[in-house]
Amino acid sequence: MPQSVLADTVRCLEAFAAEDTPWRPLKNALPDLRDRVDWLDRQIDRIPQPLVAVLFGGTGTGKSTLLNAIAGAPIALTGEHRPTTEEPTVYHPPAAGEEFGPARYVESPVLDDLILIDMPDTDSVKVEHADRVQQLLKKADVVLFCGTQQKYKNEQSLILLRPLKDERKIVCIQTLADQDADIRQDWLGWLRKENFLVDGCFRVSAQRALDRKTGAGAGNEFEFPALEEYIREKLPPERARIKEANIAGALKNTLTALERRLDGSKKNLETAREVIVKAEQAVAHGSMVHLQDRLLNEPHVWIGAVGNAVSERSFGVVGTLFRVLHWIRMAPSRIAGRLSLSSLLRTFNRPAEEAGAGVSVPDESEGYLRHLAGRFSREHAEVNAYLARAGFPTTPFAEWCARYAGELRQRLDEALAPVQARINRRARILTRWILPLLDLAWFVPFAFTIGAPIYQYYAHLVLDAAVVLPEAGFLGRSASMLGAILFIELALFAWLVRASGRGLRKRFKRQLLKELEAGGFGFSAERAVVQQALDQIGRVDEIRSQLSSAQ
Ligand SMILES: Nc1nc2c(ncn2[C@@H]2O[C@H](COP(=O)(O)OP(=O)(O)OP(=O)(O)O)[C@@H](O)[C@H]2O)c(=O)[nH]1
Ligand SMILES: [Mg+2]
Repeated sequence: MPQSVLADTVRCLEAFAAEDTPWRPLKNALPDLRDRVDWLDRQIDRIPQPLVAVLFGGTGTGKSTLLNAIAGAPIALTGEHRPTTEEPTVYHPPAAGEEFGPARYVESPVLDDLILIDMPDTDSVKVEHADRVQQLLKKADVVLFCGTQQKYKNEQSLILLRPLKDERKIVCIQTLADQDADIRQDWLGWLRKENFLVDGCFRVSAQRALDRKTGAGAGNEFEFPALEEYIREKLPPERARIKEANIAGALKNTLTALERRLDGSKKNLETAREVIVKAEQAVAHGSMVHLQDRLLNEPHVWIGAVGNAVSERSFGVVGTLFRVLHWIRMAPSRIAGRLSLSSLLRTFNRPAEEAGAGVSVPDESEGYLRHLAGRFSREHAEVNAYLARAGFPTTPFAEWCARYAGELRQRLDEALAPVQARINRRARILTRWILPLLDLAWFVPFAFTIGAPIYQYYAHLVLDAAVVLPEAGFLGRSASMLGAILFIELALFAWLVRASGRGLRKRFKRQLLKELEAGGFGFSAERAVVQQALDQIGRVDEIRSQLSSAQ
């Protein structure tokens, strides 16, 4: 797999691991994931460095003898007593910068681009040996798994190797070939059953090879020459390919482990999301019913609001009469307190000076809205139960009530804003167009009443025409007709204001319903964290499919 794809995938995982989450299954997985991502990062940086091959196996499987045979000198301690190797021997090319902790470091005159480490055993009474092996395996690229006829299906070795499946190249070496029968087929079959991919298998007599090299004797070395050639000549040029394959395997294992940890919770997350959607609907519906009782079933609130906006802009005779009428109509409400327009509005909204005229948004709402939130304790408890089951921290009811109040206030404001604008627009239309028309409508008969006698008088002066004096009672009748006209106009105007108020009430109701039913009301934070967790599962899937498609 190309190095760039590996680096990209590690970067994606790094960004994923850096995010904080309240979701417990992921939160618990993050420390391990971060360690793993750091390790993967280092592995990518290590690609240009020499390959690290480790001699791995149970005690007495001839690991140290094999290292000596390759080195051609007794650089590692071998012996009859079990276990023999207490500290690793690192056989390395000159100036290889790797650090493997406390170990015997021996510079090789012949090894190029390869570090060979003789490790302690995996299965002796000294359990610290297995710990040391585990540490060294983290830095290994190739595992040279040594086994003898007596010790090849070694469970303790497998315990150390299992987590590294597909993350290390594994080569099997049957040692002590001069003594033992060939067990390779059985050994490889067993490893295959354990789902290990083995890249090669050699049967060698390291002792005889060492004897030859040190001049102590000669004999059948079995496949030692082929193994030596493989280690010295074939592995080093494959360095980058081996390391990349290991990193790809490690990435796959990391993603599989993460998916396994998260997938188990997916069902709970989906159920929690459904419960939240239902609770949101219930809360929106309940809030709407209540608000309808309080705010929307009071048409005079809206009529009064339009009336306020209109009377502020009123002019002319009808306008002034309306203003006086409106002031008188509103006076008892202002004095009476709770049932008054302003006090009712104050229940819901913020200070009047902030909102201006019309349906102002006065203060002291938090207490009332929190009180309203108290009705939804059942929904809150249900959502909390499902959130807890899905692995989220839960919100105390008091805290939720405060959040609900804030959200409801915001929705009310959002629903009010367009209605408020409409109130002002209506008031402008009523005062700019209707009022002048109404004033014109009373002015024409008024002008006629006043104009007729004046006309008669001038006609008499200029044309010498006979003066036709108005009949007795003309002015009285005219005045009462004018009064009637003004009364009808005022009534008509007041009716228009009322109709506007009622219409706007309906509009606000529709707007508020839209706001509340838009979703995410009441449990938006809960909905967001559940969605975030589901998205995170989706992102792990995405990273995995990117990796698979690059293979
Ligand atoms: N006949 C024969 N004996 C061998 C061969 N390789 C190793 N031995 C012997 O097997 C014994 C154990 O060898 P070591 O190399 O110490 O084994 P090890 O795996 O390093 O053991 P620990 O260090 O305890 O993990 C020694 O007595 C070696 O002489 C071989 O190829 N043929
Ligand atoms: Mg040893």
